[in-house]
Amino acid sequence: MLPRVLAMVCVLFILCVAVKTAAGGSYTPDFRREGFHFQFLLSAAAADLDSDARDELILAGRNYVDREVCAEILGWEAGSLVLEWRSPNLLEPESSLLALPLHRPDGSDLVLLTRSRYRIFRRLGEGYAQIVEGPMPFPPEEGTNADLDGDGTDELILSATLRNTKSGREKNLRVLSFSDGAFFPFISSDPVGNVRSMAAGDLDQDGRAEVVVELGVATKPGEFQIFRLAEGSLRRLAAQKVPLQGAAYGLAIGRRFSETKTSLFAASLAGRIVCFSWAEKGFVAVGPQLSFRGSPVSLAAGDLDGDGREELILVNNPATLLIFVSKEEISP
Ligand SMILES: [Ca+2]
Ligand SMILES: [Ca+2]
Ligand SMILES: [Ca+2]
Repeated sequence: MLPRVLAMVCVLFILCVAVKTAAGGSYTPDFRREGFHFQFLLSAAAADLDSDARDELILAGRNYVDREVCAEILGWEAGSLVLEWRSPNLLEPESSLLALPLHRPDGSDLVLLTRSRYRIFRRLGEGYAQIVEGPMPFPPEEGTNADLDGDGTDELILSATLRNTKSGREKNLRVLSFSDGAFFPFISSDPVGNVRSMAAGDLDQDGRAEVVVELGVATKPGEFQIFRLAEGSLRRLAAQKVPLQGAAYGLAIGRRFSETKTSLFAASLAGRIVCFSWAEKGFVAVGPQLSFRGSPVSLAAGDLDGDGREELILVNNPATLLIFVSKEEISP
């Protein structure tokens, strides 16, 4: 009899721990939307472009019917996404489009990169206006933005293909710096491999951002590599196997719940989003995993409703958007 009672006590204890872990803060998919202007969503990003203390959602996508490639800015209003602005059609031959925020000391702009041109748009009055345009020094592939040198203005961190290999593309990282109203090439890394996604943010809270890339062959599980600007070059700090099944096509650096420190979020082909905390020995998975149906294209973190907690925004192939809302109560 005693062993049975002990077993029941054990089961109850495990159940209590499981419930407590789940209640201790998890993201659950709270919002799902299809039916965009685009038949294929290329990327999602979030930034406060109009300085109202709420991040706007920035989507880039393709509309095959109207032969368009453009970006949209959407705001979160009363539980749904409202279109605030759509960019001009930026379709080019072999077209792609990167839509990234550019944070400056006095606000944030939107940067749109095609293979051949960069354009910066700024919130002016009720809309957004192009304030700068120039030639791209190379056709960019993956991209992200962050302040690598701690001067208050973001750099753009982009990947570009050096050569095609049997196992994929050999790419490197190239940093564009914004100064005197134009982007100029700042530094380039050594070849890193087949970059599939990247994110940047200040993981160690020293005021300068780190860059995380996910590298891999085909759709197989990949590797994280972490870079930092040091002595005029992008220095690789660490490399580790990603403990996820399938490629992690979506990476984002953001805040869990109302924490001030930042974490890495990775969305993998296995339909999982995992949060990683940055420690001396590398990334350590923390908290419960989130599951979703679909294949990820892009992941972003941002506070769309202005409550101080960041939501996770996942784009799934071809054009589905999922938003996960942080449920943990803000401690007083
Ligand atoms: Ca805003
Ligand atoms: Ca900077
Ligand atoms: Ca929020």
